[in-house]
Amino acid sequence: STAGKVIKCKAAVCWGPKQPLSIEEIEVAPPKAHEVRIKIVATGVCRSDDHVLSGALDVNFPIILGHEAAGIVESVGEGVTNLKPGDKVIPLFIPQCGKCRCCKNPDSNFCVKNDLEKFNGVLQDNTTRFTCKGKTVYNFISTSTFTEYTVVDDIAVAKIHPDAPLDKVCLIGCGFSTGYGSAVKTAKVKPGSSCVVFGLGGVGLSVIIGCKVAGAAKIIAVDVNPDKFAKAKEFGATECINPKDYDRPINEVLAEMTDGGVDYAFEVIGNTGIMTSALKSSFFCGGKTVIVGLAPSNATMTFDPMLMLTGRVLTGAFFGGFKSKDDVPQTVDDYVNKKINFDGLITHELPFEQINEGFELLRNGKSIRTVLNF
Ligand code: CND
Ligand code: ZN
Ligand code: ZN
Repeated sequence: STAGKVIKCKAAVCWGPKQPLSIEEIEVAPPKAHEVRIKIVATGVCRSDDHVLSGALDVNFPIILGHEAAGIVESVGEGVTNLKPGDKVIPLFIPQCGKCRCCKNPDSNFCVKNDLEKFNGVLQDNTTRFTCKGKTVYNFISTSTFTEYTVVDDIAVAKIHPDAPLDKVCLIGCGFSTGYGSAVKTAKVKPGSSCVVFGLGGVGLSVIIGCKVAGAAKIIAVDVNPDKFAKAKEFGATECINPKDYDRPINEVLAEMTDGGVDYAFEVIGNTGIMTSALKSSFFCGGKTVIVGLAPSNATMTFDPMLMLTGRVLTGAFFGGFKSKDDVPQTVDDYVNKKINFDGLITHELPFEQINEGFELLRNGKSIRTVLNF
């Protein structure tokens, strides 16, 4: 057994922005108290990882990215009682400590133990278990899944159904849950309502799945890449529009299509200008806008506050408002029991070593989700 020993394995190390990931041999130290070492089996490529590669998000380097994965427990540290080697798990990019003010609030899914606000890149004890070429390698948002083995805090991992296909349910670790939850939990889309979704990547298409399940009557899909429209319709979009086809603001077009504005608008790109467009496209009495996209570090959104005085609601969430440790196992059960399906989001599967190709497919708009298999 490898328990208690340092594991040497392959990882995609990010030495800095604007350069390819480098497949390196790294050392992964054993888990300390309340930590879990996981053998990653499958991981998806999400735009948030690419935001680090493009330089849009400020993190500490070198770092091991990846936050949408599924794997198997290799060993556990002292004090971990609810997990054992061999358990199937999904790492959680928002932990759920269960004890903090956010965790105790039934309406919040955030946790003060998160690493999403500052990207410190360390575990709860302020260190990491990764080294490469003698250097400390940082963690990414409590997970770091672009590696054969990772170590996470036990508050940042959920045990899942033993029959779950890991090369599919890895998407429950981010893309599917984030989009679907944004519609059903954060916005609480009502039957018969109208929705607009800006950005039709893996997350945006999952918002559409959620809007459809919630019974929305109108689901308008917006993207500058019309290649995304076929999938959007497959998942439930009733109309697809490309802002480039119009010479006036897209919110005006949407207002005409929806008797004055949509009931729910979702920004799933990470563009602060589009966030304002989403807000403007929501109905002036009670229309709700949900920010899902991750804007660049230090970006700001500006808008006329009069937009709010008429009763619009602006909100946002990480991970679709899902309480991670509670909702991930339930969502996996729903997948195993065929109550939900999102297989159509996976357009490409590649061996882990071809990770840079996975990012190229995302950047040139050819993929929805690429799943990397180890
Ligand atoms: P992906 O890049 O696959 O999709 C974005 C889509 O937006 C693409 O289809 C683009 O063509 C489209 N697009 C880009 N610019 C415009 C524009 N100006 N107008 C219209 N469409 C445009 O990304 P993804 O689906 O993986 O992720 C989407 C965002 O969600 C991204 O910012 C990511 O960082 C963020 C996110 C948030 C969370 C969360 O917890 N809130 C979790 N994961 C990812
Ligand atoms: Zn907490
Ligand atoms: Zn993500």
